[in-house]
Amino acid sequence: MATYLITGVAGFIGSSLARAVLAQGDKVRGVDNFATGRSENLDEILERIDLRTVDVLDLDAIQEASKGVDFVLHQAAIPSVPRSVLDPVGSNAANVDGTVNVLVAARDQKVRRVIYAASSSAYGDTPSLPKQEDMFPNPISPYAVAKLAGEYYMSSFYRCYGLETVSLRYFNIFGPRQDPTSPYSGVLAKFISLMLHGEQPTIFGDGEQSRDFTFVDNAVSANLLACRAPRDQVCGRVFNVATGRRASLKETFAILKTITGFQGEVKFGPKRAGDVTHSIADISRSQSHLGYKPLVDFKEGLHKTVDWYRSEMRPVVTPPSPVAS
Ligand code: UD2
Repeated sequence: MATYLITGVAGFIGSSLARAVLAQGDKVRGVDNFATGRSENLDEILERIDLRTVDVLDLDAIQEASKGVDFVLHQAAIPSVPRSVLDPVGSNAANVDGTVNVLVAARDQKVRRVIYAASSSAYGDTPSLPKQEDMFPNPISPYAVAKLAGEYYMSSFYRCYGLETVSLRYFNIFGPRQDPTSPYSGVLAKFISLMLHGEQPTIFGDGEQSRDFTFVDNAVSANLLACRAPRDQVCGRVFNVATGRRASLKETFAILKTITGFQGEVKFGPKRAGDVTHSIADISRSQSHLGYKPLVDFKEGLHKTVDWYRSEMRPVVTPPSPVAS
């Protein structure tokens, strides 16, 4: 039985990873500072995991949490491009300093392998599509720079200390439990939640921008594969985690109208600073080296996600107590 340390375990990706690790019969230790993570995301598995309220910026606590750990799945981060544009110092601290701390602790505690949640934002507005790992990175926002710096730290720890590391460039991961309530929430969580409540969403820009939206189960499977893939094929390297298809925001809104039954129209607002225009991955390296394949496509993922948000909205109805006759 292996022990997995999941940083950011109370986030929607971290909590999905925790469920998958438990399901394969392994042990989960999780850390979260609960800045954006929510303990409700762990509700029914809380008893089965070793959960610690720890910030990745606290090196001593991360050292302690890394003791006896086989694999680290490093998800803790402050996401969001616009948030980093407003607060580059905070983005850098959590995403870069936090990652260095996780790596130092993993090195010192002799962890077998560290898997890192890197970001497709590292590519920026590359002129050619799809985006391949060998392309020269061109990060636009502070968030993208910080996530890319994390990748470089990952490969440097492999090269300098022999710590096994794998970076997974996530392409717009979405799914159940993604928080829709923050102004920095991912677009699908926001749109689905608004549309289910009959409220009008806003597209920033002309809506022609496109994303390789990737259902969370695909990211979970990539992490588990990355832990076991042969060292010489994956360590110190970067892999796209995506579906290899894309949809524009206008197309996405139209699909969501059908799934949610929303009757209204979308509003348009100004394009966001730091926004990438088009994003679609080449997943051939992940397929050949990790054995990755997308398990759930975009539309199926949207259906599953909408179903989940719907089930969260439904009030709990207590059955009436039987009337004595
Ligand atoms: C970036 C990364 C993604 C992940 C994420 C973490 C890219 C291509 N992707 O996602 O992999 O690391 O950061 O935060 O860099 N939008 C609207 N209306 C809204 C909200 C968003 O139109 O209410 C637009 C937004 O301007 C963008 C698209 O929707 O064009 C996606 O935005 P997002 O915040 O969901 O994710 P994105 O692409 O910045």
